[in-house]
Amino acid sequence: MRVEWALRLKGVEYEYIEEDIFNKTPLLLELNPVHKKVPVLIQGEKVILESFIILEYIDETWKQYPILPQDPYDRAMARFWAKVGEEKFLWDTCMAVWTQFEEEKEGYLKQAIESLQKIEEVLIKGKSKFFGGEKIGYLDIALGWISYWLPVWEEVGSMKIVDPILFPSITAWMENIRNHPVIKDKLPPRDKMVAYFQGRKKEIGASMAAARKG
Ligand SMILES: N[C@@H](CCC(=O)N[C@@H](CS)C(=O)NCC(=O)O)C(=O)O
Repeated sequence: MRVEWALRLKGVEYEYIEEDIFNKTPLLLELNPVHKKVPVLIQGEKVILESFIILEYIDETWKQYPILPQDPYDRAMARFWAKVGEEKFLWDTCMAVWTQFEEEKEGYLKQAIESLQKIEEVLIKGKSKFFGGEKIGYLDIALGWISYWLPVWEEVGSMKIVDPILFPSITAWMENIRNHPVIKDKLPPRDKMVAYFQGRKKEIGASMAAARKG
């Protein structure tokens, strides 16, 4: 989704090829032999991997509608918070959904809420509609999952992270992201997502518990 959002923001034409991640095509395994994951951007002979790296490549290749900030310090900060979102906040959130142990879940939720408080502060300091200012930028794309995927995970995990009273700025931002013309009609159907993640929770939760028993 990140890659599609960026290409659409820049008005770059592309072809989308759906990949079944439970039955990967030989093409995916050939193009991304290291991680065997989507997204993969193919431009002529070039193959670009990893969503954040693809976003940077897109921004440097198609100059219209820049998504990374122009100022070097602002760029560094956007990359820093994207990494926090991915490596800390996303991780804690997923673990809270998956774990079958209530005490562990509480620990992950506490950490997730602490990270989100920091992310909320960034938004408050910026005093604008998006992390990227009045327009969607790199950090909005990187954290975009919070606007639509996270509420699904909250439902599947019977938990609440984005309390609108605690996180008024993030709550407003989520609405802005979901209603953005480039994003609005590129969101997967919610009911299918709930069913999919309920299945994943069962599988992953059980294998995590089994690994613990070892
Ligand atoms: N760090 C990678 C993560 C990509 C990723 O996890 N992709 C998932 C789908 S959203 C995938 O291909 N999963 C297949 C698998 O885990 O085998 C990125 O940002 O591009």
